[in-house]
Amino acid sequence: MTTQLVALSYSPWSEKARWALDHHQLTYVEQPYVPIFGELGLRVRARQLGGQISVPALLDNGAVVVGSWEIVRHLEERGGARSLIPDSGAQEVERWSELSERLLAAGRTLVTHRVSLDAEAKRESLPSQVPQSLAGMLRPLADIGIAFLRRKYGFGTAELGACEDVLAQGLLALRAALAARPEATSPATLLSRFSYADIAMALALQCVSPVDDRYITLGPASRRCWSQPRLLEQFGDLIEWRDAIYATYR
Ligand SMILES: N[C@@H](CCC(=O)N[C@@H](CS)C(=O)NCC(=O)O)C(=O)O
Repeated sequence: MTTQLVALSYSPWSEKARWALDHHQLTYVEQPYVPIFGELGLRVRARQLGGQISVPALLDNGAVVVGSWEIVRHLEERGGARSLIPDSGAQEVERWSELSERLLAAGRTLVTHRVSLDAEAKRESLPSQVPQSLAGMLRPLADIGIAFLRRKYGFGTAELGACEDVLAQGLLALRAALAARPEATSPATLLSRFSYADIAMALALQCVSPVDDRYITLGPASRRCWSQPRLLEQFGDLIEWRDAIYATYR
């Protein structure tokens, strides 16, 4: 049976799994996920009726693997290309993956807030199946989606400043780690060679300044909402690093 990746096209979490699949040169079909409407079907396929469930999810030869880190680990066992989690640095890679998750959780709060204030971004966030002619009329659906995400992932608007701080602290740690690399590889990598640590942190930067459209396509208003101007000003060097990692390894 063909391997399927259930994914949200614009989501950094989904892109982590997609990148790992491509790195291992595995053949798969991407199944677009529609939040809210797609959840019941995903639960049935994953045989998980309770608790939180999200994408990416990988349907692979009878196995259902939910979560970007879990998918990357699953692919290590069946992948053909060079490992993304080298034995010698497995704990370090996991730490970077966890940091990426914390930064993306903070980023989700900031991006959702910006979308909630931007009528055009709300229109862009409607499922692609919604015809353009109805998009204006159905924009309230976007507000329902925003309320759903806030409830599901437990965030509001009170902690916006704290979320920027979480991102800034994490990015300072990334900058320090890259600067401390002894080898002069270009671009620098977090371990002695390219690994999932680089993918995870490259994607954490998606909520500071999104990567080029050829990698993750975003409408102009959504792109605006995924950008955090203050952080971008402070961490432009890391965006350059991320772009170089993409250009070299994606
Ligand atoms: N820890 C999970 C987080 C995944 C996640 O947050 N997914 C979100 C963004 S793509 C999602 O599924 N949103 C739609 C929904 O929850 O319905 C992972 O790494 O895969």
